[in-house]
Amino acid sequence: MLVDLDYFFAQAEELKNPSLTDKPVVVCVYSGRSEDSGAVSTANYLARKFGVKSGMPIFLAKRKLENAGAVFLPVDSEYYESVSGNVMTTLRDYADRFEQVGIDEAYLDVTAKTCGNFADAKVLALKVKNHLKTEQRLSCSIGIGPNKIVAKIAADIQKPDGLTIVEPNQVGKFLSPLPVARLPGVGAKTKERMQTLGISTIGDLAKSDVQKLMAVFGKTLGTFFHNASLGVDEEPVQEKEEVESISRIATLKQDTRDLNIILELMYRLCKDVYSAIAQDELFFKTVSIVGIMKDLKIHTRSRTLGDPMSDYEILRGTVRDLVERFLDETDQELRRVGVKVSNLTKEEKGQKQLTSFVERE
Ligand code: TTP
Ligand code: MG
Repeated sequence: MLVDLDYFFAQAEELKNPSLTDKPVVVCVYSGRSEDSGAVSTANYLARKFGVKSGMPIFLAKRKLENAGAVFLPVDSEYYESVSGNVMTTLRDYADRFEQVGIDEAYLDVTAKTCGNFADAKVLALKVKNHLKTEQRLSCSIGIGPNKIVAKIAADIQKPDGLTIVEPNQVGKFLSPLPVARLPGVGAKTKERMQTLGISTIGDLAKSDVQKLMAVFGKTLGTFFHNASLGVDEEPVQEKEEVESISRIATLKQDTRDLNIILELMYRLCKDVYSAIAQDELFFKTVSIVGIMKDLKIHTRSRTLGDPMSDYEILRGTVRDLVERFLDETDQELRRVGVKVSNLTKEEKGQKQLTSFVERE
């Protein structure tokens, strides 16, 4: 079962302020360069009726919604994380095994709970929907299938507040008329390449020779597309490991290579990264910076420290050092900058060793 919250960021905003519910709501990532520069993160279904979509420039969304009484809001990530956390806690209880895959999406393996019976799975899905609706006032769409890929495609087919069930013997009939872009991993470019091979539906893909697909897309992707088109997916529902890295990225007010201006923004990013790791009581061992240049080329520089650290000054100092060195190596102006910590652990390994050493003495 794949559960995906409907128009999540915008729905969360409606939850915060119910008077928004009958208005077009657009949640935006403002780049800060000028008043309306940036992109749409998501929009409620009322705004989508006007053609507003995720990723669209804000000025375009404003144009489409002129005189529609629309509300434009900046993303409030911390709040969405907390709403998401509550939802995930609720969902987890309905699953034998649980895997969160995004801020508003999770796979639930319910095979044992339903004895593999799809009618029971439907009852369970209705319970989940009702639970989220009554206790958290949130709507979601659910797809049920014999595996993850079919469940995912099923969940996307009917939105908002959808429930789509695809039993094993219906998989072929369900998938074959759908456009290939419905398959996870098929973006605009892949879709175009498939089009040139005469493949426009998943059914066309299923009929294509797997050797030919491998020749065009490489062995791994070719095999994946072949299996996916047949609704074959052996991936288990699996709890994800701890977060592997935490990063923040932002756009400079103007392209520059002025150390102070760059550091001012990077220190702000350091603060955000630091508060995230402090909240989760994490220690970092690797610090990286990313620079997106005027010509949009991306460069990263990293340093791995001797021991896991949780010290803000060390983060800040390492970032400063990496930026200074990087500016020495390039003569281009920077457009966007980012800070990342990785190699994250829950304990300060050095300290632990020291403690056990003292105890043995
Ligand atoms: P989605 O589940 O893809 O979208 P959604 O929940 O807004 O809408 P739907 O009803 O179709 O499920 O993404 C979840 C959240 O992730 C979304 O609310 C905002 C964020 N997001 C972006 O910031 N940018 C994007 O391009 C997309 C697709 C999502
Ligand atoms: Mg969603």
